[in-house]
Amino acid sequence: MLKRRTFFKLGLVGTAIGLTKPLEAGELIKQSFDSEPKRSTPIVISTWNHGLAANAEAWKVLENGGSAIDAVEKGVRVTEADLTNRSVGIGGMPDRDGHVTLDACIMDDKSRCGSVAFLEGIDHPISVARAVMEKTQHVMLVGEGARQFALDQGFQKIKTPIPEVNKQWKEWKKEQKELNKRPEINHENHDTIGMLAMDAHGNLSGACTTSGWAYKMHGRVGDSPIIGAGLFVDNEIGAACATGLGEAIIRIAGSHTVVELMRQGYSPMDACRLAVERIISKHDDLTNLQCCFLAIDKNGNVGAHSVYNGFNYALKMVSTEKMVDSPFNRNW
Ligand code: SD4
Repeated sequence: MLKRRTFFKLGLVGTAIGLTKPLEAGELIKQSFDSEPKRSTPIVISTWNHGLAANAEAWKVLENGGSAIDAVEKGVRVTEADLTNRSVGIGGMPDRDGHVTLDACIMDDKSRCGSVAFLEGIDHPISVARAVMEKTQHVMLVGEGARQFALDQGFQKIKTPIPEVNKQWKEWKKEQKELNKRPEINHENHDTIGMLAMDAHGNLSGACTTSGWAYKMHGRVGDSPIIGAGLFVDNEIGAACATGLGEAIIRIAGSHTVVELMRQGYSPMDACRLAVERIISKHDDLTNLQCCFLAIDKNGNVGAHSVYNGFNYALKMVSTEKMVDSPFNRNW
């Protein structure tokens, strides 16, 4: 059912274009978006505190008139290269068997997309994902196939886990054994970077990259490399990305859901909130179930929402560079 606000908006559009007979709702919604002026001021947003440095790099592309797809790739590469970051790229935490397996995806304004998952020992998974998008007929490559493709494309090998992380993993393993515990996923390390950008032409793109949950089962893949779950871009409507418990985000096709809610007329913030509420409604037990969405619409409005407090995102525009706390449903 159309919301009151949408009717109002549609009414204005109808008047502006001098309609003599009512159009179908779908037609009107499309016209209402088509009639919006294209934003010409670039903007970039990304998840968590590491988003500030990533945004700064993306901004160099955007302020020089570069494309949103170049901006998001360059931006998240900063986080992937950060040796102190324990949940993205080279410094990421391993799975329970000691393997750092990386997931990433990228999507542009033409709905082209590329993804890699369960990729081990290769630098910059986001760029491998872009190469999948641009140089293959496929969308997603995983595991050894993704690794072989990356090597064929000239990507660098990396040795993971890095020594500090390896030490941490060994201690964790010993502790699990001593306590005779089943390995548990560590919910404290969850700082995937998802980035969304709009360039000076009003085009949108997004990128998402992670080492996933620390101490996950070997072979586990989360939402971050899955188009529609960890990231989704529709240049006519907006873009969204996710961070948090990938399994819950996949269950509702989270980022796609947020974009579709924006298509129905919801603001980015309301769309993120409704997606979070959908996740909440599908789980009896919300213990440790943090999920967060970040979104931008075609006019450059941004919004976010998370299940629990604590999620924040970095925002960069011409005159603004700051962290923003996300609204949330529950306190920890
Ligand atoms: C995953 N969504 O692998 C990722 C982890 C994450 O913030 O985003 N943590 O499930």
